Amino acid sequence: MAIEIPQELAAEAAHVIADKSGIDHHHLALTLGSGWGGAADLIGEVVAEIDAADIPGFSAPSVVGHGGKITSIKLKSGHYALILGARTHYYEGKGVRAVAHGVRTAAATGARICILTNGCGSTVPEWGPGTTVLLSDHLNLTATSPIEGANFVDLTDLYSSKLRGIAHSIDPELPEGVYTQFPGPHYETPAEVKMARTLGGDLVGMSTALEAIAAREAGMEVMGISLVTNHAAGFAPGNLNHAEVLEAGREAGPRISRLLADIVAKISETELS
Ligand code: 8IG
Repeated sequence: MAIEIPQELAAEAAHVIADKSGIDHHHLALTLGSGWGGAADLIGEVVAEIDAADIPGFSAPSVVGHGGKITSIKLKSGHYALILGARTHYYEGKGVRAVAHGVRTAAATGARICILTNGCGSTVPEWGPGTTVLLSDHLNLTATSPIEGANFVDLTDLYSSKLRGIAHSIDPELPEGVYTQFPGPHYETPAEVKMARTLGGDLVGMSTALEAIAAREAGMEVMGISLVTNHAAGFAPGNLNHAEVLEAGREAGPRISRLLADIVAKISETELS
C-alpha cells in the first residue's frame, strides 16, 4: 500500500534508522550544508552510518559536495545526534515533501532540536567568504510551504532565541542575520540580490527556510547557521561559480566544524534531558 502522509513515511524511515543503528531515540538533528561536513567527526563518536538510499523516502544526492549518508552519533553527554547528510534541495524538483522528509524523519526518531547549516551568498559587504552567521529569521521566497493543509504554524521565534543565546555563549562575536531562500538552482541576478537586501535579507541561499518551517511544524526547536562562501551576485566584482563556493567551504571547514561541535556539546549539556 502506498504511503500518502508525509509523517507516516517519516515514521517508517525512523524505524529503519533505529533498526540499522541500534539507537531507538535520537535527541538532536543536524543538517550539514556546503562547508560544514567536517563537523560530524568532531561532534562525537560515530555509532552508525547508513546510506540514505536505504532509508524510505530518501534518494541519492544530486550535487557534488553534498553527502548521501545518515549518521548516528553518540555525544559526550550520552545523547544521540542524527546527522542528515542527505539534504534534498527544492531545486531538485522532487517537491516540498522530499525537501522536508529529512527533518520530519529526525523528529520521528525523537529529536526535539534541529540545527540547520548551509553555505550561502552575502548581501552584507563586510560579511565576506568565511564569515559564519547565526540566523535570526528568514525570508521564504520560494512561494511555497512544506506544510499541507490548514495548519497555521507560528513562526515568530522560528530560530529559537534560546538556542541563539547558547551559540553566543560559545562565540559572543557571532553575527546574526536574515536568510533568504530562493528556489534556485541558478544564482540570483544582481537585481534580485538588491531586492533581497532591500527586503532585509542579509544572506541568500537555496535551502534551510523550508526545512526550518517543517522542523517547527514537527515540534522541534530550530537553530540555523550559515557559512558565507561568496558575496552575492553584484556585491563583488566578477562572476559566481560552484568551485569557488566549494573552496571557501574547504578553507573555513576546520574552524566552523569546531564552532558547531562546541555548540552541540553545550546544547546537549544544557537543553537535553
Ligand atoms: I554556497 O550566492 C551559495 N548558495 N541563492 N545564492 C544562492 N545560493 C547560494 C549562494 C548564492 N551561494
